[in-house]
Amino acid sequence: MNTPDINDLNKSFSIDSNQHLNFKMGDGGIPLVEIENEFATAVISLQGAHVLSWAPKGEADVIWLSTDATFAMGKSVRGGIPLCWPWFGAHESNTNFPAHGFARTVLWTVKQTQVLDNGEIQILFQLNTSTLDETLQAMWPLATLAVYKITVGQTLTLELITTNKSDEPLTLGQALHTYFNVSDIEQTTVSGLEGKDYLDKTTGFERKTQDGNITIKQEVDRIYLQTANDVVIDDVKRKIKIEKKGSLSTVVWNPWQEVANTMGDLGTEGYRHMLCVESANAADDVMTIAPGESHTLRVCYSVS
Ligand code: TA6
Repeated sequence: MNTPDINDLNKSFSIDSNQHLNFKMGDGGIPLVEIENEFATAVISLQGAHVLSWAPKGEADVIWLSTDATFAMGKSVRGGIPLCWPWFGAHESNTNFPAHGFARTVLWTVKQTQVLDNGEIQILFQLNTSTLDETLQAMWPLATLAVYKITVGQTLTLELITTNKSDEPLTLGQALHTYFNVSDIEQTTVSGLEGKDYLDKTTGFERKTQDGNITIKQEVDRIYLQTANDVVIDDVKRKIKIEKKGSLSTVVWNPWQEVANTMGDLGTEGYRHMLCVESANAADDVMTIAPGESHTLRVCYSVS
């Protein structure tokens, strides 16, 4: 898809009343949406419909973005809320295909913006796989439509609706790979996953059981299975609540220092201030969507 013109985007979709939603050109020639209302500010990149920032008024950003993040067409951004779709992690049969799918590295189409009755601002993005280039369609031949609704207010609500437009069942893996901003990783705990089974990527996807709250003192890379319940991140200074629907897995990831150093875009001390808690359908929890059917993954983040 060609990069849309900023003036055209503003003409069709900007909001300028008490609430604001405007488009501007960002680094790497990638358009950004900036949103501000009485509740919060947010920034979203059109590549990947990627939320880069969400800060409720008076709060530090809830979303972590690496100081070393690079912005370039076709390259995923380190931080924010990458959309892993239509598969999570490595592709199941072809390791040459990009990890976490292609949704995060293509431009999404803006379909609608609106101020809701309660003053929240909603923006709706769409990705239709039938309009992607040949290389991507070869990776994902089944016509699939993704609609992504982002609602910015005191809470951040994200809804990813996948519809199977093909005449065969499709297998969907996905995650909202959210990088949360934490004040100190060593003091951060995650609750809600006690007693749940997980696959530990650091030990070859061994199956283990979570004992108590999660604390992070080394590399953590886990897929918690059958975890449809809410999760809370407590970093001592505040609590971030993750409420979700349509997500059976929860991924918890922090690369810790050694792995972070090999990544090149996580910043020197970045790992100390980020924690990914991802609302996902991954590994044993991938979904099958029948022809014509849809699946909705919905999360709502709030801070206290
Ligand atoms: O969700 C956790 C994970 O799959 C980790 O294994 C780690 O590699 C991370 O995502 C980041 O992946 P990326 O492709 O963005 O470098």
